[in-house]
Amino acid sequence: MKLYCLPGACSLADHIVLEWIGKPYEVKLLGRDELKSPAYLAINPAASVPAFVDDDGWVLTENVAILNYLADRFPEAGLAGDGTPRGRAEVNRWLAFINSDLHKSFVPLFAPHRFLDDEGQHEALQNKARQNVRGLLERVDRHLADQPWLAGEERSVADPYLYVVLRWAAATGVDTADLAHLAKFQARLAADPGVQTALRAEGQA
Ligand SMILES: N[C@@H](CCC(=O)N[C@@H](CS)C(=O)NCC(=O)O)C(=O)O
Repeated sequence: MKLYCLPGACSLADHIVLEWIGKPYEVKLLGRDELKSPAYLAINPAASVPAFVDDDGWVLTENVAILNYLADRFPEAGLAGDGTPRGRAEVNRWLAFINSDLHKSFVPLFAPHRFLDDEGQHEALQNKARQNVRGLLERVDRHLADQPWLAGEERSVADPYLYVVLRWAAATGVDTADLAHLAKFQARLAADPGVQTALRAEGQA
């Protein structure tokens, strides 16, 4: 198995999941300029990470698809929910929320020029984006008051994706200091050996 990553990007979630699964895999760390190279565009025409290549050469893109595929291909890792249809749906509920709502709310913070040409307006846009991200994270914080992991009592493929997004929140100045359940979650993940191995491999530790 091979995973294409940008250091610290959303692909870090898949990287952590591969660590948790514990089967042999290879990580290819890309530079941003390599995303548009003909070789990488042949793997992912969207010029984005993650991209996953299975043992037989089959290529899968889109973070939610890759995370779900890994959870289903390695059921013994216990990352697909509690084994019931509702448990699986809980995992998907949180993957959808993180991918569609949270992840995308960071785009104005990382790339304000995609929204506004006038640099003088970037700060106001970014401040608004911080408020939007904060509002979404408040909901997750309330959810984690009742359970240790997003989908219940056991960790799943959704949790490393939330962890990645929390790292972005810290890096972009979103104030989450008072969100105690998120802080506990983030500290638990940061102390996890698989997370630490993935972070080191991406030069993020
Ligand atoms: N829809 C894609 C989006 C993935 C995505 O946004 N990847 C970002 C990194 S987190 C990326 O590769 N960005 C490339 C760029 O900004 O040039 C997915 O969910 O996998």
